[in-house]
Parts: sequence; C-alpha cells; structure tokens
Amino acid sequence: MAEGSNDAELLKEKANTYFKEKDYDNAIKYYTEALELNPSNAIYYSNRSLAYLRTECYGYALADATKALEIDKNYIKGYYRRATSNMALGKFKAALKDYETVVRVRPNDKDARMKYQECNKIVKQKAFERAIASDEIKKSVVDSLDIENMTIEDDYVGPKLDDGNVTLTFMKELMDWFKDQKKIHRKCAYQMFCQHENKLISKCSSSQSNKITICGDTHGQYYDLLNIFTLNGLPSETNPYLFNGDFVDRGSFSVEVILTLFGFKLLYPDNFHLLRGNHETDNMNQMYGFEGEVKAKYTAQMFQLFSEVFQWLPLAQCINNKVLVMHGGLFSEDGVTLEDIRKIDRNRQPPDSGPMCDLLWSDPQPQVQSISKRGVSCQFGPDVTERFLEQNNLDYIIRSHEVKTEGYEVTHSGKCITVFSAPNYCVLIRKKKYVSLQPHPNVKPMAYANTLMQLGMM
Ligand SMILES: [Mn+2]
Repeated sequence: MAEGSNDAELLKEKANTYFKEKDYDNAIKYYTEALELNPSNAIYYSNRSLAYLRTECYGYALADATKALEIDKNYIKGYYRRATSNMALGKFKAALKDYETVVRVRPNDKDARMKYQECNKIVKQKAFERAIASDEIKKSVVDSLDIENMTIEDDYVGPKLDDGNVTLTFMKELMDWFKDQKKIHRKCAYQMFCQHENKLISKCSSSQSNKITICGDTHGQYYDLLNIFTLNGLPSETNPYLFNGDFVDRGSFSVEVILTLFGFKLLYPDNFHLLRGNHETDNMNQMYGFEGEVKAKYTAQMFQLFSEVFQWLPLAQCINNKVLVMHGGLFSEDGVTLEDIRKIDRNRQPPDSGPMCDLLWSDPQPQVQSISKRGVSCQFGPDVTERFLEQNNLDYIIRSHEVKTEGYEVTHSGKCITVFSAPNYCVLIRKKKYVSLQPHPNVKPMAYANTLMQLGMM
C-alpha cells in the first residue's frame, strides 16, 4: 500500500508539472491516474478540480471539489474550488455558503474576504432584480426610447446612418472607426437596435443557399472578425454568412463585434444570419465581461438593449432542409423534432434544462450520452445524433461552443461538425472545405470581466 501511495504521489507531481506549464489535459490525465491508485486523497481531487476549472469543465470541477470535501470536510481549498465552480455556473447562493466557510476559518485571509463580499453583492443584486421584476410587468427598453429627440453633437465625426438606414458605405466606415478603437455615437447604436427587434422577430430560422460561410464563436475578438472578412470577402447578397453564437464575452472588443454583426444583419437580412449562443445571456454577460464592457464604453441602458435583442436571436437554423446549425448541440431527451424547435418560446433567458438549454449548451462526445462536463445540459453521443438526423430527415449538424485547436472537428462519423473561430483561430466552411487563418496578435481578453472570474485568483 505504501508503495502504491508513493506511485500516486509521483503521478501527482507529474500532473502538477503539467499544470504549471498550463497543459491542463495532461495534468487531468495524471491526476486521474493518481486517483486510480489512491482514491481517498482530497488533494488529488482538489488539484484536478482546478485543472477542470481552467478548461471550463465546471460540471467536473464541481464534482471533484465535492468529492474532496466528502473525504476531508476541513480541507479549505475544497471550499474555494466548489465556490468557484458554482460561481461559474451562476449558482451564486451555493458559492456564497462556501465563501462564508472560508472566511470563518480564515478571518485574516484578504482574498477570501474580497471574494465573499463580491459574491454577497451579486446575491443581493439578484434578489433585488427579482423583487422588481415581480412588481411590474416587464417593459421593453426599445419602446421607452425617444430616439428622434436624441442629438448628435457637432464634434462627432464618426459614421452615421443614412437617413436612419444601414448602408454598405456606413458599414465600411464603421469597421474602420472601430478598428481605431473609437466609439460610435449612441444614437446610431440605438437606431440599429430598434430596427433589429423587428427584423429578428419576423425572421424564420431556415434558409436556402448554394454556398454559405459558417463561423463559430467570435467572443469579442474584433480583429479576428476583420480577418475573416479580409480572407473570405465582405458579406453580401452573394456571399452569405452565418455566425453561430457567442459573439460577446471574454474578448474585450465585444461591442465592436456585435454592432458590426448587427449592422450586416440589417443590411442583408436574408443572407446574413446570427444564431444565439450560451453567451448571449445575462448570467454569462455578467461574469465574462460583456456587461462590464458595455457599461464602460456606453451605459447600463445600452446593456439592457443588447440583452433584449439577444432574446430575439434564433436558436437554430436549417439550411437547404438538410443541415441544422445550432450553437451547442442536441438534446437530453429523445424525439425532439424541427417543429418542436420552431415552437420554443425563445424570448427569455434560457432555463436550466430542456431543449432551449440544450441547443445553447450541449456538447457531443464519442460514447453514448452521459452527464455534462460543464454542469449544464448534457453531452450527446453518436447514437443521439444518428436518431435525430434520421427522425428529422437531415444529413448532418454544425455546431460551435468548444475550442478546437485545428479550428474545426468532425465527429460522429461525419455527422457532427464543430467550428470555432476565436480566439486566435478562425475557420471558414465552404461546402465542407475548411481553411485556417493565421493567429491574431494578442489583445488582452477578460478586461471587463467580473473580478471573481480573473483566473489567477481562483
Ligand atoms: Mn458557447
């Protein structure tokens, strides 16, 4: 037994080295091997939990932290890890309880106190928002705007809409303006929002085209977006695009990305498509930077407008009746049809489970279905994909939502394709031909994220 523990310790050391080199996949591999030799060591679970946090597998991270605490309920790092996982999953009350424990045991730990206070603030704010929401009927911010009477100051020399309309000239000026890190006048942004609600509400989510470029997560990487257009041409009636969700958060140029995409949607409503990702939601925006970015660059009201328009984004799109595109993937439950998807009431924040949650959150995996590494929705196996495609008379699905170092990945015998376009990677699909782009020079991400999400402090 002593020898077995010793071997386990060596494996842990090896894993720690990989962890320090930020090779989290190998770190996880060796922590797992150490746990196979010695499954009663809280530290191994806690260390693997941190590695899972770094790879954003919050479901697994939560399970490991919980396991560490089962083994040793006095293991303070376990409470930290569990709190971090719960924070990332938007379970703020559960996180607060663990931060409370840490602060009680370590009253002089400044970092713990700061996290406790931050988390407490969020819990109180959420409670406040709920109280308000039940007091009055939700009113549209768009309806309450008086755009006509907003004035554009004389010293503003940036792009303006042409008599309230988005034109190609406006879009070109806008992209150059943003490239120089300048802000568009808020009136112009408001004008775009108001047209958007109508456009998105009336659009049904299916299309026909011989050729379409599908881009995965762009996550506030504005310069990657410009790269895509340079390489593949500007959007037009004959150069259609579909951007598959997660336009915002993480990258610090989310405002620029989303306003550029909104602009093209207004310009070419039938040939430029946007689908909602799991980051076009309030909870994610609060944690991963978009809310902070909009407030820093514009106003809190502007963020509410974004939030409102995000709720109208379609959840999936069917191309030529043969390919279904969505951000996350397929379903925890069997038998979901295209008709069921069309009927989803999408004008809301997504629930914790069910088809709407799955479309935004699920991931494929090689084996049959199991619990989610993310702690939200599910992982679906090739069996699920096969049954879904057959039932709905489709050829394959295209989804995004996961980082792929090659930029794309083909799984489930070619029936499930993942495309990822940022950060630093970008992939374009044209009739199943894939092209990778050069990485973009570093732009500091997460500049506006909640302080609890700063990785170095976890
Ligand atoms: Mn995603």
